Amino acid sequence: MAGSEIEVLCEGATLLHRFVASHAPKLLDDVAGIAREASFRQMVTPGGSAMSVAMTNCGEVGWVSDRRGYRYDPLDPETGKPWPAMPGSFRKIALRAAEVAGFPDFRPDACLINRYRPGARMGLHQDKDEQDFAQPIVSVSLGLPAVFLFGGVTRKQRPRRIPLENGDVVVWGGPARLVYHGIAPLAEPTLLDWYEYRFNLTFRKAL
Ligand code: MD6
Ligand code: FE
Repeated sequence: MAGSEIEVLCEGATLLHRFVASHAPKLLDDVAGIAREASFRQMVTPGGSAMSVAMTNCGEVGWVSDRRGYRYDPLDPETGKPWPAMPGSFRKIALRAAEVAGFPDFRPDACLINRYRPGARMGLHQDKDEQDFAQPIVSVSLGLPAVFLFGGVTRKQRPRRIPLENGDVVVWGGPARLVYHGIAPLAEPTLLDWYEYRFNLTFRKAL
C-alpha cells in the first residue's frame, strides 16, 4: 500500500492506483469464502429487470434490490441469515484507503461485492441509500479491468471515462459524495488478462 500513485479526480474523489494490488489474492480468497455463505445473485431492479452484475454482501447490513426498491438489510433475503462478517483484511484496507484520501474517521458497516462478467455493466447512478452522506465511500477494484464512468452531481454532465485496474481504490466523499457514476460494459479479457471476472468491493457507512 506504500508508494502508490494518488490521482485526484475532483474535489472529494481520489483514485489510489494499485493501492491493494499486492493484497488481491488474499482479498479474492476472502470473497470466495463470503460467496460460500451468501452466494452471488443477480438482483432485480424495482422496474423488474435482472441486473447484469451479480452481487453479495458482508458486514452488519447488505445492499439489496427487489421489486419493493433498494435498501440495506441485516439479513440475506435468499437464506434469511445475517450476511457474513466483514473480514479483517477488508476493514483494514478500507480504513487505510479512506485515511490516505483524507477521511480519517471512516466507520464502514456494509460491504457490497459486485461481480462483473464480460458484457456486464452498471448504469449511471448516485449512491444515496445511506443515512449519513458525511461518511465517504471506498471502492476496491479486483480482477479484470473496467472503465469507470464519472459524471457530475447532475445527470446532465457527460461522464469522464476512467480506466480501473486490479488493485485500484477509489475514495469519494465530501463534495463528490453524490456524483453520478457507473461502469461501462466490461470488455472481453485479452490473452494477457489473468482473471475471468471483475470484482468490486464497495465499503459504506449505511446506518
Ligand atoms: C463498481 N461502483 O465499481 C460500481 N459507487 O463496480 C459503484 O457503484 C460505486 O465505485 C460509489 C462509490 C464508488 C463506486
Ligand atoms: Fe455506486
